[in-house]
Order: sequence, then structure tokens, then C-alpha cells
Amino acid sequence: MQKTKSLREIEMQTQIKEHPELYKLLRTGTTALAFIATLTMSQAAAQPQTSLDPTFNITASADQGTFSIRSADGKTAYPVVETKVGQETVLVFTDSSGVHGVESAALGIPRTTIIPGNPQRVTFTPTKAGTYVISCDIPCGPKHANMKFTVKVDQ
Ligand SMILES: [Cu+2]
Repeated sequence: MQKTKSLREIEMQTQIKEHPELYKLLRTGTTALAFIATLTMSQAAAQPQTSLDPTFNITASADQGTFSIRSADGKTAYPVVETKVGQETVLVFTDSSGVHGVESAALGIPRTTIIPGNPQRVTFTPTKAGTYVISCDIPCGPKHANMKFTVKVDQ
């Protein structure tokens, strides 16, 4: 069975034959679109290791001896809190097992006691670039010594 060409198809083929520059443009356009699509996809696939979003959710676990850092929407985990000089930064201690304490005079993080069921919101604005380690200062269990997290302040 032979496929009948539509009038539109015949028209288009005729136009392309008559206008090779149109045919060339169509080909180039498709290639450019494919390139843009590939670029967009590769950018979306790249997962950031740190975030410059100034709000972080932090969960403290006495059992695991960890502070877990996530983005404000909770979707992305980060190894450190990354911010920059002059950037108002928010740490939201969303949840906790055990009781913990944090404070940093160097960063301007006020004395904060983290207890289960009482989310705490701490705001600070770093003034000096550097890497700051914040350790839990309330004995919270056998893994107390591991309870620390890093704030990296970029220039
Ligand atoms: Cu502790």
C-alpha cells in the first residue's frame, strides 16, 4: 500500500527544493535546538555540593552524633553550611534527638540550646571569610565529641 502525500507535504518539499537556503536553515536550527536541550539537561543533572541559598535546615542527632545540613526545602543535603561575607544566613534547627548547644562568637551565632520538639531559628551575618567548626557544647551522649558542623564563609 502506498502512502498518499498530503498537499501540505508536497508543498513543503517543493519549497525546500526551490529554496536550498531554507533547507539549510531548518537543519541548522534543529542542531542548535538539540545543542541547547543537551546543555540544559547537563546543567540540571549537576548536583551542587554546597548552596548559596542563605537558609539551611539542621537536624541534630545524639544517637548518630551528627548535625545533618539540608537546604531550606529539605530536598538537598550539604556537607557544610556555605555562605559569604555580609550575607544574612539562617540556620533552622528543625529537629533533634537529645539536647545540644551551639554558639560561635566569631560568626555571631548566639548561644542556642536545641531541644527535641522545639525548632530554633538562628540568624547571623558573617564578617570574615574562613572555615568555622561549630561543636556541640552540651554533653549529649556517647557521640557528643562527634557533634559538630562546619560553616564555610566565602569572600
Ligand atoms: Cu553534645
